[in-house]
Amino acid sequence: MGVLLFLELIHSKIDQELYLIHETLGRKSLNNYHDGGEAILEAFRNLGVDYVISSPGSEWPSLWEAMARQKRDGTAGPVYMDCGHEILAVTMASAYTHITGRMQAVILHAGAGLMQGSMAVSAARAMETPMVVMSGESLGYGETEFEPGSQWYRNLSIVGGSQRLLEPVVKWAQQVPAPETLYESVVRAGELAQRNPRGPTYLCVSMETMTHEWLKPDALRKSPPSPKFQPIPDEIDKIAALIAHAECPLISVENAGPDRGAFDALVELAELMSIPVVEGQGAFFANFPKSHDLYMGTNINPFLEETDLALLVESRTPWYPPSNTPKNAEIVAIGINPLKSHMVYQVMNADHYLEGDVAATLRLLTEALRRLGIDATKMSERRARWRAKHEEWCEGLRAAEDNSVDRDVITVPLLMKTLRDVMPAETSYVDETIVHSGAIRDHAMWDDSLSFFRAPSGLGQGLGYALGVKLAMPERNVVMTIGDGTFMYNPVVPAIAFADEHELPLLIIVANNAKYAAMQHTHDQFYPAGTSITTNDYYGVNIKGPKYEEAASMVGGYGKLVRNPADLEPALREALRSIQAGKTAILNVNMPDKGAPR
Ligand SMILES: Cc1ncc(C[n+]2csc(CCOP(=O)(O)OP(=O)(O)O)c2C)c(N)n1
Ligand SMILES: [Mg+2]
Repeated sequence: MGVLLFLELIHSKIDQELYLIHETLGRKSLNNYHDGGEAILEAFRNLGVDYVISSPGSEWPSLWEAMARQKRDGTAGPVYMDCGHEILAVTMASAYTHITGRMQAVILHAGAGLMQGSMAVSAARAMETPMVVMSGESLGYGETEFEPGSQWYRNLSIVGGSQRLLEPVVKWAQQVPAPETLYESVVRAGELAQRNPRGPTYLCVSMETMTHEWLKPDALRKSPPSPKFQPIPDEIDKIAALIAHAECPLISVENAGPDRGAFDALVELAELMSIPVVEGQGAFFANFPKSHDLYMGTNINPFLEETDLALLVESRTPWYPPSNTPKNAEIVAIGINPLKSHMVYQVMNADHYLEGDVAATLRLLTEALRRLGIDATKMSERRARWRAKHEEWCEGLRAAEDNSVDRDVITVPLLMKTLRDVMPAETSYVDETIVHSGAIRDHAMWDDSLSFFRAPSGLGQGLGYALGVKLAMPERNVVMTIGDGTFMYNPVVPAIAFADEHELPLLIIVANNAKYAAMQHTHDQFYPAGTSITTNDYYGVNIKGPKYEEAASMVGGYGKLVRNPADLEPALREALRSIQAGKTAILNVNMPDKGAPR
């Protein structure tokens, strides 16, 4: 007994000594002793990340510790934000990056978070958005000294590793095997994401690695910005000569915005050579000022026959069907990465490629054309012709808007005209409607590159994307137009809760036609004399729908059902007051008009 007591005392003494030694070591190297969470945060800092946007999971305490230390010590570094849905986290990061040009970090939970966020990650890839996405895993499942929590054993393992889940939708997916390689792996994932073709990269890190000691090297470099590149002078001169000699050049642009440099450079080139500009029907961004007399709308078909030179500027899908190419034209694809490896099929039929930074390439072309000399008379005649065509296009829109005023239903032209009357000029629109989308794109007026956004398919990304736009430009009003069906596909509650918590109010307009009209349209197109159309018995079409507007009351915002055209303007004014007071507003607008799907 006495011996046991003695041994216990000795053990306790040793424990105390060890504790003291550890403490001393800890104190001695306080600036140098951290774990993997610090390595990840330090990598984010050195990558210039502004926001770590999280849909949290139990693998992240080491990063949270590092965030708490960052705050306690007043260290400069990214702001951390939680949100309640992976799609929100990814789309917010995506929108923020499109506007600021700066890559962000998204941290998700294990395999479940990846699966939930993967639609938005895939869209980020389609939009060529650099982004670092991370999630965690357990290696020991409770069999080692490290206790991850039994949920990792029961529910959270992914056979073959979590990276398998995202591999098809990211440009690079990897597991980080060791604490020693963690920091550089995160930096590398960030640098890879920003290289051409830009896109999301993914890292899976075990909690064992994240909680393991990480010795911060004394000097860590800041990651340099991804270099820009541009075509060589010979290539520029060749294309400039083609433009100079073309009788009927045409520009088709899809995604030059929201980069202001590219937007302005495109205007300059188009003006110099009086080239009409057609925007792609699936453009993600605003690419050209719509009041400009060279803006021709989104229908390229009337131009295909006559054009002898088509300049495709960041244009992925300039015509449809894909082989409906201009038959008498030379085709030049201009862009940072014109051939999209994430697309299964893409017919550019390009005779020439000018690959590199769009703004730089367009400016080089403009300079080369100036050197070649401009035939001012020819250019002003050409401009006059296109001005008349632009006026025709404007007239069509005006007529639709004028007609909309006397109708007893709310249509897109009325909605967009009223929005224009009510909203301040500095307003950005994010669209996630379906059958109304073509008309919304036509009637939304913009003259700057930050006015219009539309993420690619799948439904459910609009609210997150709109929050990201607001996060990047809090001074702007952000209006989200969204279908009734699509509203239900969005993580509405976490989105408006996030908007409220972070004072990023949105003005949400639900274009309510009480159906998935796109489905009906397709059904009718396939079976124009079918049983559904003749008996009015549709499947996959009708939506009863809740009182969408009442969701605003969850955060004390303004919500209103708008049935009649006369009520639209007052409701919009009230909604504007609501967002100006920091509160999200939702208008549930009856729009039975089927619209014209594109
Ligand atoms: C995640 C996801 N699920 C399903 C679809 C298929 N889909 C495309 S349009 C649409 C209907 C959307 O309804 P709504 O927003 O009311 O627009 P409307 O068709 O009435 O214009 C659906 C279900 C999709 N694009 N994405
Ligand atoms: Mg609908």
